[in-house]
Amino acid sequence: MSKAPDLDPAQDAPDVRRPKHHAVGLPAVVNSVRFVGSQAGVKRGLPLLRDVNQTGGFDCPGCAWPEPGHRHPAEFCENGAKAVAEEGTRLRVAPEFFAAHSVADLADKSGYWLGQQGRLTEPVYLAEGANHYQSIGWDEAFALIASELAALDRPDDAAFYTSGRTSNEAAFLYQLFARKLGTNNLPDCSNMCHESSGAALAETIGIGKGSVTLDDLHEADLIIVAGQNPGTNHPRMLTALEKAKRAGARIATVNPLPEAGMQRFKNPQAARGFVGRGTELTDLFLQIKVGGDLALFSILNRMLLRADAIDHAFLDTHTHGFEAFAAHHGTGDDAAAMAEAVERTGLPEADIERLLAMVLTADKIVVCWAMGLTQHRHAVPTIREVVAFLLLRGNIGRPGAGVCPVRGHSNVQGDRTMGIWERMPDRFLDALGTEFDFAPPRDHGLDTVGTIRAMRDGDVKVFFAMGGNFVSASPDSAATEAAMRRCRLTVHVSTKLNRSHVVTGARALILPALGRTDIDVQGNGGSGREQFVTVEDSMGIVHASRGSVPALSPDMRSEVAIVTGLARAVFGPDDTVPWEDFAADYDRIRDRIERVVPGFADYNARARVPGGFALPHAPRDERVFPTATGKANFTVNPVTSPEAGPGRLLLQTLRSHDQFNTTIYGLDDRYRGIHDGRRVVFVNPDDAAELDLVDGAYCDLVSEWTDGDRRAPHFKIVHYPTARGCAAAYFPETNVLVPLDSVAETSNTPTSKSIVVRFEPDSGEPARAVEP
Ligand SMILES: Nc1nc2c(c(=O)[nH]1)N[C@H]1C(S)=C(S)[C@@H](COP(=O)(O)OP(=O)(O)OC[C@H]3O[C@@H](n4cnc5c(=O)[nH]c(N)nc54)[C@H](O)[C@@H]3O)O[C@H]1N2
Ligand SMILES: Nc1nc2c(c(=O)[nH]1)N[C@H]1C(S)=C(S)[C@@H](COP(=O)(O)OP(=O)(O)OC[C@H]3O[C@@H](n4cnc5c(=O)[nH]c(N)nc54)[C@H](O)[C@@H]3O)O[C@H]1N2
Ligand SMILES: [Mo]
Repeated sequence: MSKAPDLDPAQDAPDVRRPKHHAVGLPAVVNSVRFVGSQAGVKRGLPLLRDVNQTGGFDCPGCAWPEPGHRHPAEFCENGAKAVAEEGTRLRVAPEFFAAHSVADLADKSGYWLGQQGRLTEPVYLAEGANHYQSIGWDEAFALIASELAALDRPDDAAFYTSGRTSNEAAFLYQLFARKLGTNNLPDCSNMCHESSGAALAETIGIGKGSVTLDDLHEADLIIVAGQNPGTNHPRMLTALEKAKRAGARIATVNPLPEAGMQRFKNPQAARGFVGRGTELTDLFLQIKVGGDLALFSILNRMLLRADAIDHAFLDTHTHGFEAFAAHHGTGDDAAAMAEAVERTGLPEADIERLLAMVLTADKIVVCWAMGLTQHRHAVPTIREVVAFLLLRGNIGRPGAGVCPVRGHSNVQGDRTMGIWERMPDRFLDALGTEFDFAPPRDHGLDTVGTIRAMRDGDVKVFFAMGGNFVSASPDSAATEAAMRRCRLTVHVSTKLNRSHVVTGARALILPALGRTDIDVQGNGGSGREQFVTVEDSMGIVHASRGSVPALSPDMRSEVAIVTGLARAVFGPDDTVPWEDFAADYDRIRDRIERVVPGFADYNARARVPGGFALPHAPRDERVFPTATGKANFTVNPVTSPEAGPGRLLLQTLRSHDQFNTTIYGLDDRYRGIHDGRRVVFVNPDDAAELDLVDGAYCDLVSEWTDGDRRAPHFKIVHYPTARGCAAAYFPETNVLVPLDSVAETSNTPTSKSIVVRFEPDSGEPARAVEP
């Protein structure tokens, strides 16, 4: 085994133990408290844990899972506690830090190390040709951005990225700012995340959001969880699944990996969770091949049609396109087509029959999914077929049934509602233009992949990010980093240091923002009133979020204050939008949102109601489908799935238990038995035997694409019970392997869950060598 030099522990030497078969319970509680205490200390840690997800407190920055009406005094999970601790830390990146570390030096550090340095506390600037960031005043920073924007040939030479932590208020002002400037270039993390869900749902049911509430989950007879790992990424969902289970629901899990959280759950909020065996969640585990879900749902639909086990009344009244759909699926007698579809799932036929039997005996069905379905070339057809599956038996728009795309970032859904999208519909742009008396641009803007291409081609010259970690989260790390370096100016509004701050344009700015946990005081030069913001969860509930610890530095600003300060610098003193008023009192922003975005009537009053309010959702509430046809649409989705070819495996890139996207909390993935390292690749022992991949040996992963190979060096091989033909490894380390042009049809989402890879002996190349 060769080992690359100067690697920090994030990059090497994982220790492999036996994977777990249950999730949560006492170890998770201990971990939560320990983690918060070590990062934030007692003084900051206690209010943080007391207030997270409480009605008077702040929304957990961890994920978008909704809070139940009746909240538990500890309404958070282990990973929420990590998210809170990560943001609530006492550590700060002091001004001396940047004097001590050159940008080149920082570019050699892992993302884990960068994040551990503490909160960003003052604006810093990297001048052209300079090696170090240095302090800069806010006004000077805004003036600098304004002059770079003014120097562009066209507004479309700038792009404004958003990560899904941004509040509704900040997001609304941010998109207003970009559109007043004259561009719809508003790429966001959703482009890499649930864009496929939005595209499929908008086309089929008329709204790109999920149609279920927590009560629906609790009432369902059958819950299918496909392509999702809630034990790690939405741990509070397990509580809802447990509740459904106790009320008699059955749960089918569709996943190439046997994820611990879906096996047995020991609820940390209930005494029975501390001791005893916990609740067996999954009744039927379908160990599907990566990318096999379209085939699976296609088979189910075919069988339902053949058995005539469908809701004719619902189909007649509420749907469109059924004849073409039924004709496509034929009589279900085509044995060859059926055999091919079964082959694509990688499942034993008996498992599919078991699932069908569960479907036939369930009156109310919910399908939940996340990245395992959205990040494939055929993600949109897959989700359309899931919708068809639910439509066939009238499982949309009634209690206990519906679609449940489980969102990632805590306000990613709200950001979309507020207009963070490169292709907002005309009715939104009309209302925005009327409210603020300007003509918003109408041409669609660039999404994430489009922005990378445009930066690469020299078309986008100013890149501005409201949160996130663009270079690490995006596909094709080497291409993305090279693209970023071509910009004239890159600006990041951030809470923590990350790789996007050290792979920069000719000039760069880091602007330190308050996060969800920080108390936000505005007006009167900072001594005015405490503000709250609002967020929308995965189920369309909008509610208030108030910070609970004092900001670490008076030089940190709220995202709202940053957008409004910048807007004033860019648009000048005569601009008619009252930017300063908005910053001084967020109620005034909400008044404007109310007039532009449907569903926000009486926003300020309803945001103050404990628990918030639900946005209207016509398919769920009234079985009204605001699609082009006015009905729920069936679609025709020919069965397909990715194929690796001989000697190759399909690599899915996923999250460990100790990370939030590109933020690495720690080096363990406890449930999968990985400790003290992240560079592991999970392979099925039978595939390993065929490919001569020795357990514990090191290898390089090489992805194959039409434009050539991409290499990620030095991964430890772990024999693991994943589906045959598939492999798994963590992102962002593997983003270097995802080709920029390998994207989903329609949604343009990078295919992070199906990369064709071959294995080569460890080359000993340093892992960080992604530099062009
Ligand atoms: N603690 C923590 N919480 C998070 C995040 C985090 O990083 N850490 N990230 C947040 C964000 S932004 C998001 S989008 C969500 C992500 O939540 P998830 O989608 O649960 O995240 P992933 O780790 O990408 O897991 C994908 C799951 O899909 C399975 N899978 C992969 N390919 C396929 C396939 O082809 N078919 C099927 N059926 N399954 C497949 C994988 O084995 C894995 O279990 O979580 C959010 N919450
Ligand atoms: N290979 C592969 N790639 C993926 C995925 C995958 O499954 N596989 N998943 C994709 C998905 S689902 C997503 S959502 C994207 C995520 O992409 P991003 O949202 O861009 O990435 P994050 O890692 O969540 O961003 C973390 C950074 O956000 C900043 N931050 C945190 N909180 C705040 C805040 O409150 N305000 C501000 N201004 N900044 C803040 C911090 O500086 C932190 O370093 O990654 C995608 N990339
Ligand atoms: Mo996401």
